[in-house]
Amino acid sequence: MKETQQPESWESAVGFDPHRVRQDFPILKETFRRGRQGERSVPLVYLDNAATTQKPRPVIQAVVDYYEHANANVHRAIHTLGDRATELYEASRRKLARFLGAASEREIVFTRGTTEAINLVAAAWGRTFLNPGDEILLTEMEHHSNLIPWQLLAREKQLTLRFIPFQADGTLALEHLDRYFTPRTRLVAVTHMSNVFGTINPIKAIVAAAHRFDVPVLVDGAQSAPHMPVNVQELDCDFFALSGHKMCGPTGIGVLYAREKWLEAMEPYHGGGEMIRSVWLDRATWNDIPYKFEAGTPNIAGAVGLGAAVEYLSAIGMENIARYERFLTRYALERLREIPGVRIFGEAPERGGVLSFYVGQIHPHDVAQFLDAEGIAIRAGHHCAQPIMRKLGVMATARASFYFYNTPEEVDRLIQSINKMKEFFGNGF
Ligand code: C6P
Repeated sequence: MKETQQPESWESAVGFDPHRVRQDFPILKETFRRGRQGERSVPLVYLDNAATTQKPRPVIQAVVDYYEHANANVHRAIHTLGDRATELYEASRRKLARFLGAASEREIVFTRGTTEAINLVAAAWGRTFLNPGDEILLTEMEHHSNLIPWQLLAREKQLTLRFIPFQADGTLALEHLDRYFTPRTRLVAVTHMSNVFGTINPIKAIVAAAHRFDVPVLVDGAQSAPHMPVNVQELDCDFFALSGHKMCGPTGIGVLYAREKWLEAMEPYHGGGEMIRSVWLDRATWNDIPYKFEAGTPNIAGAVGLGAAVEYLSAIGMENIARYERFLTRYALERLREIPGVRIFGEAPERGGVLSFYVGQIHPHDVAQFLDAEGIAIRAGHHCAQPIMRKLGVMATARASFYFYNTPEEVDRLIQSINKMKEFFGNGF
């Protein structure tokens, strides 16, 4: 077995210590009993961060504090707790606006996550602006969350969906980008970072091309916002969706960033309390943005937790996080490539810490189960991206995905366990 081959100088190149940062995450201390009698204790190695990330103490504490000292409904209660809850909720909106570089907090709509944010745009923007025969330009590497809402809308409105293909290395075929646009193209919706290949797509170039044709762009930021600096004004995108739980925040909370002009012009999404100004039995008028898109009692504690999460990430520094994850990913790729029979899906030069792979002929579910016996959590499956699997000609892949609290030693544990698996499966490998 190889000695640890840690990448040179990563410690000096990143402005934080991942080993120290780990202390903030109580769950990372978990150990599991293994063996017939539970005689073996294995520490958790959490490498399923693209699915969801773990939560640091400041985020957990912010949620506890909210429930212990401020719980009330927002924007309606005329009492002190109502004021506290509203102030915390709106403070989180301001934090998210700052985190994303939005021009105003009016452009930040709280949603349940990326999925709801995209559905909101499909329903509200699509309902307002699309007509039969219009086209939406997607890519072949979208998560189902950035595909199915458009399929539903296409069926309802007789739209055409077009797709930018991905190539063998997991990058989009973006040469001569202009050829994908027709006079009927009305929207581009594209993932910033692929949850299968790890590819980071050149959003600025895609936005620049789309805007030349006067076409707005929605960016699925579920996998990018947690791992790199994002500035929506620099990207110049029209919509940007993210999920709190993939960036140290609670589940059930996310954000849709949308340019003010679109939010003003769009019809509402859900109807109910809070999104209205005046209501009669047969009609109503709408509240200001962003409240027009936040019907019903929102996930207040979730928003507070997400506000704490982006403060936590910003204190470490998104640039530092991105730099460290590049080191870790490069190291993991080098070590994985050393194992004969391992096939890696996605070789993009610009990539994040998502590694999809096959180990010989071993089914990805068996890979994940074997690694789980070693305390290592990875994901196996189609990753909610069945069209990608279909084009690759596989049913599923194994996928390890990193965050800033993972370490080179954990990569070594992954590699050692894959080697052990290889011995276990013998000829099957
Ligand atoms: N991908 C994964 O294991 P939600 O479920 O709404 O928080 O995020 C949906 C989503 C949208 N876009 C991309 C690129 C994503 O990766 C995800 C979530 C997880 O890959 C769960 S399937």
